[in-house]
Amino acid sequence: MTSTVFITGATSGFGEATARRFADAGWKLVLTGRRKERLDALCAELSAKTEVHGLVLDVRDRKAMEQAIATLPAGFDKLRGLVNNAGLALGVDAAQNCSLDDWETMVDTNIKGLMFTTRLLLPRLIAHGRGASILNVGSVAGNYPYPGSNVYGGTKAFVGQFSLSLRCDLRGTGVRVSNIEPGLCESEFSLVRHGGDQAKYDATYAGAEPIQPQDIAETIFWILNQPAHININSLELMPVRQDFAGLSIDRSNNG
Ligand code: NDP
Ligand code: 8X3
Repeated sequence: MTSTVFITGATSGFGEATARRFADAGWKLVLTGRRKERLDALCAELSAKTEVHGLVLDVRDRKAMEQAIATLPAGFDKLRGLVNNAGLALGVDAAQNCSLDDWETMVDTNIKGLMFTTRLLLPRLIAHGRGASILNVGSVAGNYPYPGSNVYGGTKAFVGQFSLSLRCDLRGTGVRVSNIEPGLCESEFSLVRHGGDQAKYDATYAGAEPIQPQDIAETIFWILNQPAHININSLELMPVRQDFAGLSIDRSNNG
C-alpha cells in the first residue's frame, strides 16, 4: 500500500520542501494552504511524480476543515503521516506594544488550527495504525524565551506539551507523535513576521547561515521513516551560529 502524508502549509517554506521530499519518495500527498495559485502550481508539478490532492484551506476555519476532511476522496482514508506545519509569527514587539489582533491570529493558527487538523485526522491515522506519525512543528521559541517571543513562544510551548500528551492518549494505537523545534530557518516566515519588510528579512539572516527548508524536510522525512517501534519525541535543531543569549540584567534603574 502506498503511504500518504497530509501536510498543512505547503505553499512555502518547510511545508513546500517537505511535500517535494515525500513526492520524490513516492508518497501520496494531501497538501493545504490558503494561497490557491501556489497550491495549484505545486500540486500540478508534483502530480508528475505521485498522486496529489490539494485543499485550499485556512486552518483557522473549523467548519471548512471539517467539510474538506470529511469529503477527502477515496484512497486517502488511511494516513501514514500528518505534518502539522502551518503557522506563523507576527511581530517582535514587547508585549506591552503588541497588537491583540496579531496575538489572536497566532493563537488561532498555531494552536487552534493545529488542534482542529489533528483531531479531525486522528481516525485516519489510527486506521493506518502501526508506523503512522503525527509530526508537529514547534520551535526553539517554545523552549527558550527571548524579547518579542511572547505569544508566539507560548503557542509553540503548547505544541510541545500537546505533542507529549497526545502520545499518552495514543498508547496502543501504534501512532507516533513527534515535535520538531527548529531555530532560525530561512523562509517567508520572517517576511510574514516583519509585515513584508524586506530589509528586516535580510537583516534577520545576514551572516547567520540559517537552516534551510530542505534541511527541515530531510529531518521530517527521517523522523517519519524511523522503524515503527521508535518514536522520536522531540528534536531541537539550530544553526551553529545561533545560540543562547543568556540571562539579562536591567541596570537602568528605571523599573
Ligand atoms: P512560511 O511562511 O514559509 O510558511 C508558512 C506556511 O503556513 C505557508 O504555507 C502558509 O500558507 C501556511 N499558513 C499560514 N497561516 C495559515 C492558515 N491560517 N491556514 C493555512 N495555512 C496557513 O514559514 P515556515 O515554513 O518557516 O514555517 C512553517 C512552520 O515552521 C510554522 O509553524 C513556523 O512557526 C515554524 N517554524 C519556523 C521557523 C523559521 O525560522 N522559519 C523556525 C521554527 C519553527 P498560506 O499563506 O498559503 O496559507
Ligand atoms: C522561529 C524560530 O528563533 O525565530 O520559530 O523564534 S525563532
